[in-house]
Amino acid sequence: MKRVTLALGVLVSLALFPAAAQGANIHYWIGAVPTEWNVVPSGRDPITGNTFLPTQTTMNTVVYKRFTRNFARPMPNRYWVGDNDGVPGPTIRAREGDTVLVHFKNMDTTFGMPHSMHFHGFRYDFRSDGAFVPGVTGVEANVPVGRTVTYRLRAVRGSAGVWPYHTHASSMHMPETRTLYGMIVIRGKNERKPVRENIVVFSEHLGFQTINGRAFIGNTPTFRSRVGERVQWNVMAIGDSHHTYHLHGHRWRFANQNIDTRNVGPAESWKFRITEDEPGTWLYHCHVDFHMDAGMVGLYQVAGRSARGSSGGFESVLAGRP
Ligand SMILES: [Cu+2]
Repeated sequence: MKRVTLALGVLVSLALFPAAAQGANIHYWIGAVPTEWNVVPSGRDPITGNTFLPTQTTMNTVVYKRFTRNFARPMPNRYWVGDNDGVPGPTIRAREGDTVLVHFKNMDTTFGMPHSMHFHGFRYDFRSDGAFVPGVTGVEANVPVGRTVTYRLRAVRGSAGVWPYHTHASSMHMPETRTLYGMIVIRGKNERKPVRENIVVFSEHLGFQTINGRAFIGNTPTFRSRVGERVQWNVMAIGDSHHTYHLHGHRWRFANQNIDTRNVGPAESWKFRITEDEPGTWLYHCHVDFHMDAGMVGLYQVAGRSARGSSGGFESVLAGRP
């Protein structure tokens, strides 16, 4: 009887005070996987007409890939960005209050280098820092090939936003590991999901200026939305350069003014939301001229409002995600 009363009490308090309920434990299984990566799969810049040979645009490298439970098999690629393609690595998602457990396995049999994962934004114990400090840190900061470690991360109050993660092992400074990065998206406790989310990561590979590891229109992501939809852009930079993100035909609020360009430096990241009201095929690009010339440009297609309502015709890409 006592136990029943207790159980009822818990149920009643969960119903009355849902905010007091614990956040979820979310598991990610991520491997560092060697791969061949083509920065310009089309071999072409459609704006200038310049063409490239696969030998100029392809590299052997290591990327983060997401796997199903216990590394049973790789997760499929998705059409939205932050997919499981490799660059950037899988998007790690949480809500404030959640605990994220990232199980990381080094599968780099090609280069045989140690790798790790180091996370911005989260709260964690020093053992989950994933950054190699000689003579101090353990296996979690310099994970040898074949080993698996688990990082325990807490999305505490105040961690909402977008953040980078990347390798911080001793091999971090080798060119082969310059593709080991990805984005963390933490939603506020009461923050509503946008209908769509566009992930833009500026970097540089093989002398090209890249967005999500690719250069030039047709290779960089083509994002899509529809008039009336609430769209979130997550912008981040990794590497050696500062970039100026610019989106055509749109303005958003930042620091008490309307802007349509914003700077993003290495490991900086930010987001903004817009509600679509103007159909078109808009450019988004880095406004540093030689970066745009070297590939840092993409398309954003906004379709008109559909007869069935603002999100009709397109699947809500964020359905079912934290
Ligand atoms: Cu740039």
